[in-house]
Amino acid sequence: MTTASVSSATQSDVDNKPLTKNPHLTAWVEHMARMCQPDRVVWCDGSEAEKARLTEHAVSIGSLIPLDQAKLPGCYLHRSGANDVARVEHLTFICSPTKEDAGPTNNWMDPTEAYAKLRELYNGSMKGRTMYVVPYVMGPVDSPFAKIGIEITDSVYVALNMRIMTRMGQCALDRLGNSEDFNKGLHCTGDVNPERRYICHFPQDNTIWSFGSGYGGNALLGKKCLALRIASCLGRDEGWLAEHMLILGIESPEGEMTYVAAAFPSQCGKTNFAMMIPPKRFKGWKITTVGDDIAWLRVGDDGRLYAVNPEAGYFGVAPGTSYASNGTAMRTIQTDTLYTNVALTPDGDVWWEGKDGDIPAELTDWQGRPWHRGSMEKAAHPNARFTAPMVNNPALSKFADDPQGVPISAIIFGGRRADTIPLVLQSFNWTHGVFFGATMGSETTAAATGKVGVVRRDPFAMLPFCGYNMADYFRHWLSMQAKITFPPKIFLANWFRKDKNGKFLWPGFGENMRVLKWVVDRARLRVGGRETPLGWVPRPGDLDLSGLDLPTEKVEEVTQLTIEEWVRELESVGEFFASLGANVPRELHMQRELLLARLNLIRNAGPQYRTP
Ligand code: GTP
Ligand code: SPV
Ligand code: MN
Repeated sequence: MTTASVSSATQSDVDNKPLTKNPHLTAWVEHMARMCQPDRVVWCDGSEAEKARLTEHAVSIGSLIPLDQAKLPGCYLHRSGANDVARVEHLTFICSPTKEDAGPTNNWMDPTEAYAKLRELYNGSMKGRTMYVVPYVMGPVDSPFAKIGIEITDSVYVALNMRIMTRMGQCALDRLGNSEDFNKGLHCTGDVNPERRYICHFPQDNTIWSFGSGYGGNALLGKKCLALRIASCLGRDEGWLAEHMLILGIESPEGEMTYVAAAFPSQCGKTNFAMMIPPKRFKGWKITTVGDDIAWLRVGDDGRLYAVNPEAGYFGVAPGTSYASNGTAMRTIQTDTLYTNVALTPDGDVWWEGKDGDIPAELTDWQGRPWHRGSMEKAAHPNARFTAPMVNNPALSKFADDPQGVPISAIIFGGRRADTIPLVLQSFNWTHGVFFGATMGSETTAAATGKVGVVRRDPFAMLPFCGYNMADYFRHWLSMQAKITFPPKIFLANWFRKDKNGKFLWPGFGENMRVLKWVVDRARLRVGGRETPLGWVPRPGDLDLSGLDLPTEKVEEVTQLTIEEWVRELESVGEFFASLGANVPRELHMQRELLLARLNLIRNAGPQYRTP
């Protein structure tokens, strides 16, 4: 608010005038400021000078710790607090007009009640603090599909993260003009008390109210809150799809480009797949990244499905990231990167479990405590993250900023499954592919609070991110077929199948190129496969495994379809559908019954037909 006091502001953090005359925007900001009562209001313009100012301020209040600037220029460490390290699904609410709109997979709160409850928390909550007004664009600024959001936040860390993750500042205000079509996001860190933490979405008002967390998807409102939960509702209404998907380009040695989108749940390999470096055997093949977490998909005038990455940066999982597993990510995070909840070395470098090289003897752990090699505790939090601008990515697609996006030839659904799901399986058609997406299962990970390693249904990797009734979302996916003249081919994949000793059967990472190659060749109708009752699988020889040191038995085990496992799987899918209520599209029930009936035919045919 222009009238706010500047008396206690440091030089690096002073209030300024609104950077827009948009009456809807200025009125809303004033309204929110009256409620939250910050000492000052800072409108962010996205400039370099502002970045320097905010960074200096963040360092002065201890929110950012400078790293070795010679080794990691522009890089800082942030510690988010021990009880605030992941998304909180049980505290995330879809506050649509009716409970039915939110559906059985979402927490619902009556919008009137939610506004009232949170208003009490916001009242005076920014006293002594700065209110940052962060205008941003999701999607390339001049894309017809871009959406504008304004995030009000009391966290300088959030403002600096939003600057990396989105097109932030004046460009958003210029694009908005005097329109009232913007997402109203209000974020207050509060006292970071999980008892007073709410992440509330009001799709009917294009509004997000987030209180009590400063971490990732709870606080960077452009990401999961706007680009998935709210956007999924916009997609339903406007005829497009907002998905938890990476987007990659794969270029053959001859220069042929194919684009693939893939939905894997949180911490299940999207960033790694989107930045994959193909093994030696695939000399001349190149993977380029369009996006690593979110895709907005629309049907183009030519009847193909086009994908845009709404983000401008990566909020990626640090543990496990190394030059060996993801060299592209390592090269991306050497400059201008914010690290959250990683460990600190005595000489100002960062460390996490799975990083290359020797384990350091002494570290400061993610909570700021001394850590010694051999300690039973993790030095970095399992959900420690890096925030890095996509322009740092040496494998960034030249179409990452293309306003129209890239045409998608194949969609892959994948989860973290120790059994049942084979390395790769192709659906027979769109409806069967939607069934794949709708019935995905995956083990839970550290990306959300709660138990890790429990298999749950995570349809389309969107269980925590679908902003409306899941059954209606399935129906929306089915209905897209009518609009897509050239639908992408749909596949199921699983990099995480384990042997009897609990070891991964498949080497994964760069070697996933072998699966991707089959996917692309199938999408282009130029490689064989075998029809099974459950879908198409590669025949022996169809997957290029040359140069891969993997015993034939392991290849067989990882690609195997087992009747008993699949009967169990389809029964569990039946229970899942039942839990979603009467609204589940009939087409999906029929898919399940057909698959089960085919399996039973084989089962009854005799023991010689063990493999479907
Ligand atoms: P979010 O950012 O949470 O949405 O995660 P993500 O889907 O981008 O997952 P990411 O690529 O960051 O990978 C998460 C974890 O899975 C890391 O610990 C990786 O090392 C591991 N991982 C990724 N790909 C593979 C793979 O092919 N095989 C195995 N075994 N692990 C993998
Ligand atoms: C995820 O959990 O899927 C993420 C990280 O990508 S967060 O931004 O915290 O949602
Ligand atoms: Mn994600």
